[in-house]
Amino acid sequence: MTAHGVPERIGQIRLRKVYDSRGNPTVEATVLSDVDRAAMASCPSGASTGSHEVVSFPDGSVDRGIEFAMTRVVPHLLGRPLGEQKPFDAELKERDGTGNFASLGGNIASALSIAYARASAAAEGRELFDYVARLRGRPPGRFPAIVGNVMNGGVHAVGGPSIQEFIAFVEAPGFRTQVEAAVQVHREVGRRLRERFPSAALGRGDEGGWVAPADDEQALDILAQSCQAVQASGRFPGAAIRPGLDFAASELYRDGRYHYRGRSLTPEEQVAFVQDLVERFDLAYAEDPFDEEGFSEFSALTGRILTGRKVHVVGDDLYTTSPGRVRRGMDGKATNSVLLKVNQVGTLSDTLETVALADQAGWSTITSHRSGETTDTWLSHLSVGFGSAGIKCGVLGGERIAKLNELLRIAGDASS
Ligand code: 2PG
Ligand code: MG
Repeated sequence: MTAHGVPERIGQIRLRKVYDSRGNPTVEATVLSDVDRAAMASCPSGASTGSHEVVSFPDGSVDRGIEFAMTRVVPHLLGRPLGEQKPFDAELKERDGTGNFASLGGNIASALSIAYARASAAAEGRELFDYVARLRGRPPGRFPAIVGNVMNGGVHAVGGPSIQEFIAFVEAPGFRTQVEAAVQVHREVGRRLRERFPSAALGRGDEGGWVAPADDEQALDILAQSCQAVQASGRFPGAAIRPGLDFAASELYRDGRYHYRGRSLTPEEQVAFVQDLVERFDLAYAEDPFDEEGFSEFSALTGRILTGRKVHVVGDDLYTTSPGRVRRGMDGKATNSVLLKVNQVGTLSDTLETVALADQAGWSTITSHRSGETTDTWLSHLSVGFGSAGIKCGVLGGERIAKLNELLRIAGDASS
């Protein structure tokens, strides 16, 4: 509101080409209100993208997307009141006109949608997490667990395991304890890798996790032992630290088989393999263990492992945050959890529709970064506003730890 009780309006919109953590061009949007309050948001981008995601940039060109936005979209946004998220997002879709943001670019739509949300929250004197929680219609949830990637493989690393992400799933009373425990698992994994591969050059992958010449089971073994060791150290009272995986299995699936280094599995064998890993390593988290069209394999796995076991079976490429695909998953009880990435659908409102479906089904949500990130921290606010069970944002690397530091701030954690 302005001082006169009139809603603030959009005065100006700027779009700038900036670069993500991989050095790829992306976009930063600035929404200036008519009282000159500025709100910005930049958009990350993925490498293991699902084929049902909206188009990131028209013909892959950030410049073309910005030009389309400035000439065909922004003129219709100027003067709109702040605080009306749904109509704003609907206008983005209408002006794009393609149904999958092929003209505007889903990354530009996402940056605009979130910058508008930030401007609206600021105009109402609220934090972004609180604004998002109101859109969801529930008070901000408890703080999310850290779904922290500590070893990288697949398309996020060169020379690592076939599985894309080896994850520490960390729950503890107090967000600071979670951060410290997640960092400790990252360190412990590094220590064990140096011990196990003394003459190998260890590096870090796209999401800040270690990269080592380990095969999948060796890597999982080291992860599980590291989680146990940190848990058993007694340094993090009340913490539950368990291993998890993002298989990103669409990247492994070709010609009807899942291809790992040195062997390949049929879809039935893959179900048995994943079930075995979940049970043997007590996984807390299993994301995309099957191809993005493998709804029936997802249902088979979920049916088999969920009895009496606390594990998030998560759809990422499977759902691409899209309400239609999540509905299909719900019909077949394909998973019990949905990954949320705003730029897979292009707007905050569409993401909130998916959150509402998950809420209805009693499924958890996990709010997620992309492998190419910026140092922006809106993700942290969304994870709280969405009431997500976890925030998947990596652990180390400036663009990853920025999200965790923002959550400490949101938590109002004042300890030294
Ligand atoms: C994933 C993500 C993030 P990308 O598969 O879950 O970890 O990777 O952004 O490359 O799709
Ligand atoms: Mg994934």
